[in-house]
Amino acid sequence: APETEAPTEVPAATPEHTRTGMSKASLKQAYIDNLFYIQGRFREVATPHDLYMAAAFTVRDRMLDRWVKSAQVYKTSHARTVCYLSAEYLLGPHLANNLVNLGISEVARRAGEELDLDFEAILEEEEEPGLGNGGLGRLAACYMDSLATVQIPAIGYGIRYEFGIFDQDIQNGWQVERSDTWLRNGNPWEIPRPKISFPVRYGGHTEHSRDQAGRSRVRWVADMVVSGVAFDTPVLGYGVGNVNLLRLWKAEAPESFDFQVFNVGDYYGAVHAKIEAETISKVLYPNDEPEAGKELRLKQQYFFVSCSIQDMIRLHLNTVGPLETFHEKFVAQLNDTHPAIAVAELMRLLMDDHAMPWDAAWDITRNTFCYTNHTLLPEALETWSVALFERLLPRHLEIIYEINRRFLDTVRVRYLGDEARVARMSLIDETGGRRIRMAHLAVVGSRAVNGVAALHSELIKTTILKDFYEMSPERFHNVTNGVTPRRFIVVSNPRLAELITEFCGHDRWIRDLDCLRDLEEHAEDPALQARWREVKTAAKQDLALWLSQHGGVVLDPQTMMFDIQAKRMHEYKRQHLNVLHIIRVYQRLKQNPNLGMVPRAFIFGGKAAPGYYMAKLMIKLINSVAEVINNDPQVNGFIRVAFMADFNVKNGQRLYPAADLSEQISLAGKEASGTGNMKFSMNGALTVGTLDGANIEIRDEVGAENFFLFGMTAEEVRRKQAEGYRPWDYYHGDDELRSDIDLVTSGLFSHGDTNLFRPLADHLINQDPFMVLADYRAYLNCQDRISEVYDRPAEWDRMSILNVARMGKFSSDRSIRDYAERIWGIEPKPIGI
Ligand code: Z57
Repeated sequence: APETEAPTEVPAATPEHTRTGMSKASLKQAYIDNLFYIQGRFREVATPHDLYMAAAFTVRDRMLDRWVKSAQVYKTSHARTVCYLSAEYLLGPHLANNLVNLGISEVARRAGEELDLDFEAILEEEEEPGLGNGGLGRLAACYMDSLATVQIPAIGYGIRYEFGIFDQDIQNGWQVERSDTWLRNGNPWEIPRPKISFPVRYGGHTEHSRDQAGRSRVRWVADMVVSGVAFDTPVLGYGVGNVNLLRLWKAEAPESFDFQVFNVGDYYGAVHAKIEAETISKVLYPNDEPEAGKELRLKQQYFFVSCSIQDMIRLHLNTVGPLETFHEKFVAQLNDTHPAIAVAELMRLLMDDHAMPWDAAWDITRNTFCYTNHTLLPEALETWSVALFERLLPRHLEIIYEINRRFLDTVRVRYLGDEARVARMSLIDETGGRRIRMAHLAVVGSRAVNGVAALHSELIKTTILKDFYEMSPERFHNVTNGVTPRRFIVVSNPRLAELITEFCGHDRWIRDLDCLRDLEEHAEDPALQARWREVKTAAKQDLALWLSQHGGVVLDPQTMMFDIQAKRMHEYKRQHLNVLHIIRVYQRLKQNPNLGMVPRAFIFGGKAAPGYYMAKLMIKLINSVAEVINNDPQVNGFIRVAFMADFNVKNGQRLYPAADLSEQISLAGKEASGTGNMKFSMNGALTVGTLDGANIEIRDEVGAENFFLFGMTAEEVRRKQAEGYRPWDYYHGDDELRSDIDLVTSGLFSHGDTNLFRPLADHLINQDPFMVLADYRAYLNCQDRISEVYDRPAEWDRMSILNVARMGKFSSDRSIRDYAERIWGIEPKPIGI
């Protein structure tokens, strides 16, 4: 296996080697070499893409010797390793991030200048790998960055989707999806490993027998096999020699795929089977929260899990030896239930392929896995029909039944006669059609379970996993999410990074975000405040320019507060509450054109799942309100509305630095954590938010006086729901609310069509599952307070500085250290440069 080979000796000659040298001269030489020998171009005929590829290879070369060295140290020291199993990695562009982590951004920029290259244009050229939907996938990417930075040996396992999250266009105000062809021009960051490949089987039946020693053995005779091929991407830590491995699997027809064996004489059938195999890693399912429940999705999950577990077993046999110590070498973190089938797969491999008895196999399995839950929304909890499972994974169904039988026996012994509890805890939901509860499989098969923010981890214990918590409370943990300050400050907001560096020590804070505290004592210093404001205004100018060139909205960065909500479109996130506020301000301005208000730019970004009708209608509503407001000269000096199309990592990096106000307005108890909230706050935005997810902890850290809180608590929400919530009463009890909702259906925003937004308004008035109407008044009052404070710049700037100064906790480095110490029991394995 390549990652276990010795590093190639690099001759230490002068001038510096073109593949490793970090000086300006060697970077220039390397760039020209790569352009010539990899792209086959000279400067005069090179396309922008050639120029980008040459830069990418120049940077990649400089990561490779650290990578090989890391692999060697990890191997020879038998380092305990975490395997992060995730169906999604929302990586974002690599080039700028790798330059930062290598510590050569500046020298590379100067080298580029001397070669007369447009550095920014080269960065723009990169097609980002969007192999995830939203928070969950981006968290996996932040964790890969932090694992390397805090020097924990790690492998990220996932799927190399040929098409990632769709590109979003806005046409006539509606979302239109375009397929994401990110691999079209090649991917310089991945290294294919055709020899690291595993068979993955589906369907067929099982045969039970006994071996010579009388032990029962099972043979699974499948009727379909595909081959998973590894594609490796190096993940470099910041300022360290550690480079970890992101290994993504691509599905192919097996090489031995044999027309004779599978399809006698059936040429077209054979070609069809090949296409079928390759379909498995073709496309990412574009749903963020609710599960689609499609057969291909289950095939994808099992595909990458099976490849990954087989790979871990191979690595263990190659390095340590007997599988009895598998759980001492590896810990596997399940990123939500998407990889939960791993519990049954490891059992199957240990028992059926390696002849291990049940109890020994179960002991290893239980000590290998840990499970992170990311949602409380019942509709997002994954279940699979037993019938589908039986058809696709008959052996795994048997194993799950046996896990369940043994587990429920322990429940019965513990809670004599409580059959209702047994039914609730079963891995099989017997109400309606029989379904497998993946969260229960994940909990029963894991050593530790965690939520992603303090509130969320508490709510898990009293709601969806209550019975499991009561039975084994010691297995429940909290690890509050974090985000990487490398990408979300250093790469995306270089001006702010430079200013922070003056106060927090050169690069010290980038490794240890708690050092931002050094800003605190200067929060009231007018000199710092002035520079702080300059940095923010410059970022707003950048964004305003970009938006004017992409979509045509003109915003004034000097006078306007930039009020931004950027996240997946979902009713629980309540983008429509934000819209109701905009409509209220619009109506006020129309009634009183001389209203001396703080000008605001309301900016949105976010994709809707293609099948989520209400979310798509919210996008249409935002764009329709934007059209009216932006074209109304009576108000458009005071308010403007912009919808940034195609919110992804790259576009997010344009938004976070430019925000004055961050909208985190989900109904309390619905947003497990949120991570955008952290990215905004780290860039000096103040938050208007509910007591939900990590908002609570952000407020605790930055101080209640530096956070704009509104709305019901999760407990109040629960009580109101129990009493029977009647949105109708709010609609009729509040004239302004009624007039705002009525304006939505008046036809004003829909060229006279009074039906277009009717479903949205009716749903609010009659159901309102996320209690928009109940929080409306509190939200408006809070927004008025916000405008008042924004009018007092010294106060606002002070709050903004304190927000940044107190964000240390929300570095994903802290999250990863929490996992390493409290859950995984893994020590850093430092590798120097
Ligand atoms: C997803 O992005 C999240 C949860 C899910 O169950 C699925 Br499926 C996708 C998000 C949560 O909604 C966020 O609150 C959280 O911050 C993020 O996962 C990372 O934990």
